[in-house]
Amino acid sequence: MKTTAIKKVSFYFILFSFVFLTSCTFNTKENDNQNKTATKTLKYGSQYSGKRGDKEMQKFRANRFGQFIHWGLYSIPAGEWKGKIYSGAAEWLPKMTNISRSEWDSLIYKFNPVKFNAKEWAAMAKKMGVKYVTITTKHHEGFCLWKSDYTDFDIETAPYKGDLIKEFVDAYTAEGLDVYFYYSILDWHHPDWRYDIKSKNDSIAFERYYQFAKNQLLELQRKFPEVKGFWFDGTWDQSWKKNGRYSYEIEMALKKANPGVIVNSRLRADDLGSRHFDSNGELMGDYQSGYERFLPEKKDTSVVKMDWEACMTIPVNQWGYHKDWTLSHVKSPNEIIEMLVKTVSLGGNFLLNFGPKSDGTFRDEEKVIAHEIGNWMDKNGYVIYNGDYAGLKNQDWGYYIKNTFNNSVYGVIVNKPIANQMRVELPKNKKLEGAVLEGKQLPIHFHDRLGYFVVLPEENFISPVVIKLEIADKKSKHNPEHI
Ligand code: JFZ
Repeated sequence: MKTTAIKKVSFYFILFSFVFLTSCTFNTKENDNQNKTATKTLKYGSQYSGKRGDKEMQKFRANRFGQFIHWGLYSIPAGEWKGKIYSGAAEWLPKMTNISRSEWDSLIYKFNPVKFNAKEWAAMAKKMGVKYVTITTKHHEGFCLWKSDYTDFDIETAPYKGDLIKEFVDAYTAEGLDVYFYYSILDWHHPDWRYDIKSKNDSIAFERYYQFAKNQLLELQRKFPEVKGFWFDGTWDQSWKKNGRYSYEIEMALKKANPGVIVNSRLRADDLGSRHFDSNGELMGDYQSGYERFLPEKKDTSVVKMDWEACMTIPVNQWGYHKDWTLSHVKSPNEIIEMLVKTVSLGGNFLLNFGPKSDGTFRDEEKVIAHEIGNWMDKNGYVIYNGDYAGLKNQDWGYYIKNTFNNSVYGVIVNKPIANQMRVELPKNKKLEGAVLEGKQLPIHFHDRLGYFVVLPEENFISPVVIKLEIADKKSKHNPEHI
């Protein structure tokens, strides 16, 4: 009996020790790994941690809603080549067909946007309610929309007589909108561009390309001192990824010329080829720009720790002008407004794309969308600008947004409950003192287990509706629990 008991005890002891030790080993391993990753010495990694606090970055953050513009030679074929329509992104047409480089490049002689009126563009953007704009100065095709001293493949070679980017910058700046430049590192035109570095010659050529890009970027900054930042793209190839030095030096050079300049994470790769985030998990550049045509999940609050911006197309995947928008779903103004609201509720910026036609005008669908979003923004824009994550428990009716300027909290209803009640759950030390729709207090019911229910008007909502929530600390006199 005794020996069996001892055997039993020792069996459990050994089993326990085994489980304990293995778990310790795993833990230690995990910790080791964490420590290792946390201490990787990187020359070209992140430059700081957390969010930038300077006034330029605060402005970027407060802006929240921007217009993206993709304009280039691709607006001429507009998705059609030799009688065939290609459903892919219009600016990628040369890669979807067997067009030779010289054939594509000769489109430059047809680029003549005689109807381009920068002031009208800026007025449309202003009316839509954006606070900033990001325009392609050079997309993957390599065509430069400004007069560049470093290439002839620019607007000066085209029949267009104006100074396009200058007219653009002046008009948007005059409307009080911040201007950002998109710049593609990937360049299908430049002879020194390399996808990978496989030989000494590749490396010499690519070094030349890198100098060319850096010169152009400093030129853009010099010629357009109003520019607030750069939106880099085309940085996914081995040539760029394998050489963290390039993206690091470009960020440094731009910041040396203008310390407040804002650079997106898509520019960057570190010493080990890690993109956006360095090998220690720290964000590179000033904001995360990986949300391209999708948004974080509603519950994914990991994004609120950083600055980030999502960019969005109106059709499924068209950035440049494509003549046929019947080929994919086209988002409605309400779908776009909902995305904008969701983005702001998670502390991000929303960049909505427009692809102007080669004559310099916008397609009617885009004009209508801009107009309708503008009508919503006229009335509700105050919830977007300076909007941020509110930290309240998610509800099915929509999104909470906290205004960082006046500390108000708003609920934006995008799915109106059939029962016409808007549930609000607050932390234990808070109470809901009022819920205001267009200046009118709505009735509030309190349920000790479920929280507050704001009674919504019976009528249908035809676009997202903003309700101001008056939240106070529990100790305040007025007690809404008896309403
Ligand atoms: C790029 C470009 O190729 C495209 O033409 C457009 O300019 C867009 C804004 O950026 O496309 C991307 C970039 C990144 C991803 C996908 C497409 N990505 O990170 O998944």
